[in-house]
Amino acid sequence: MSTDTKRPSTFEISQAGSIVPSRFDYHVIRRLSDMEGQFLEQDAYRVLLSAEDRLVYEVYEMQRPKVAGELLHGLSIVHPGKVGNEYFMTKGHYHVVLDTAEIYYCLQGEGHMVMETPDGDWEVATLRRDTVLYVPPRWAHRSVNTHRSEDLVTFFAYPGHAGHDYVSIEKQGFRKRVVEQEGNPQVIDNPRWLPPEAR
Ligand code: PAN
Ligand code: ZN
Repeated sequence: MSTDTKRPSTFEISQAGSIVPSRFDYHVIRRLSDMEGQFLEQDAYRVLLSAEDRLVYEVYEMQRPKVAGELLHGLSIVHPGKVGNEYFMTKGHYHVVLDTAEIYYCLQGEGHMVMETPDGDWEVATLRRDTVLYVPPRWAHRSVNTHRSEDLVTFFAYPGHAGHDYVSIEKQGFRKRVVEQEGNPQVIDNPRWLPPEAR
């Protein structure tokens, strides 16, 4: 049955066990092998990948026209895990249309949203169940799961015409990284990050 995108729509989010929406149009799966070059400790990445191509995160999204005025929305689920000391995370991106915001609502788990602007400003927000995070226009964003065993589950909504720019982040990562130190999450400087004028 195809969705009539001109009609209002609903879906339910079951909180029992692993969270899966009752209805979705797209299911994106990102495994370790899709994250080549994203983690700091490349040797640890290769060792982990050779053992098993683990699931890092998944996105369930509703189909909406990709135009201004629409809201693309769905669930993002980052699974627990680490590559060396660095927690599992999403690739992260800028919106192609920089002046588009996004809203996240954390349904389950614990984590951080690492954010930065093209001008070098940065911020890291803590996410836990019932946290609402507003990502303003111009801020790149990456979710990081800092929990030992639980999924980090967020609901998101962003403008239909926003688009995703992964390339700027892929080259050097974000200005900050989230790693485990003495059993706790720590935000550290990314040694691979270069200021805009040095790129
Ligand atoms: C989210 C993200 C989702 C997956 O829907 O797309 O969390 O992260 P990556 O897109 O960085 O792989 C969003 O921010 N959309 O704009
Ligand atoms: Zn986004």
